[in-house]
Amino acid sequence: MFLIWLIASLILTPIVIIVIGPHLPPGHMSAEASDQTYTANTVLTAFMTPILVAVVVFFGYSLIVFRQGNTTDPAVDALPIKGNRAAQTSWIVVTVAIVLFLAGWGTYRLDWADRGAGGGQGPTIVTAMPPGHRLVVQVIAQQWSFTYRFPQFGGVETSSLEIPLNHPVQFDVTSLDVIHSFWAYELGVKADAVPGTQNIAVVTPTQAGTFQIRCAELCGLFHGQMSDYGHVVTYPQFATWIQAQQHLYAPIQKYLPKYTPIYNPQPGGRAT
Ligand SMILES: [Cu+2]
Repeated sequence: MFLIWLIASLILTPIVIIVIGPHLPPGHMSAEASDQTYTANTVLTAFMTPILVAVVVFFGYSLIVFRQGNTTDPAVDALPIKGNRAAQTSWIVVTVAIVLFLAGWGTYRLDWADRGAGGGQGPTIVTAMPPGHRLVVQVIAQQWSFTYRFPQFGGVETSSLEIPLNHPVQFDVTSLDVIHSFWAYELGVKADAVPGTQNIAVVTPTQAGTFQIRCAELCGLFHGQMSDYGHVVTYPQFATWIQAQQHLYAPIQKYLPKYTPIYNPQPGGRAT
């Protein structure tokens, strides 16, 4: 059993890393998403492979070798195994080693090799993105839609989202009512939208195209409808789009509250 497991693991683990790894979610639409695909999900799946192989080999081996065969006798259990020192020790040592290594790996990736999008845990984030010029997009969640406010473009608020390719983007995520979660799946971003709180996530899109936006926190009756598509476009296309949005929403701009990092929810309106 051990030999079958060892050989199967040695063959399958590299296949999983090389063949399946690049296709794992969230994909490659941003630098941060690629990093999650390779250094988190591929590593975890690679570790999982020998464990899965062990379960399958044990199951298959038992099915074939311990088969009772054609008999009319009632099935008889084998003697229970008790106090197998080697099995107990190796189980504890191997599982503890795997868990501790992955905890260490996760901490290292987060704190020293920090390439995360920032999980939206607050206004200060862990990221390797240089502090230079970022496009700030305020994501405002409410039951049951997201709107987007651009403080660098006169505070215009849009109902759709376009962001420029190869340009650092900073999502400032907040909510007007209950807790939502801004999940831009292919960008590798998921940040909680909490009223009275500014949660930041950053991303550099590396591929043009469409990405999904979903609310990832049960937020009421139409939570399931709280989804949308965003677009990564070239910078000139973005410039044209944002200009058109400013023009489109100019008549209602005066009714919007002043741009602030958070808005205090008020019944019947959005007071700052
Ligand atoms: Cu929601």
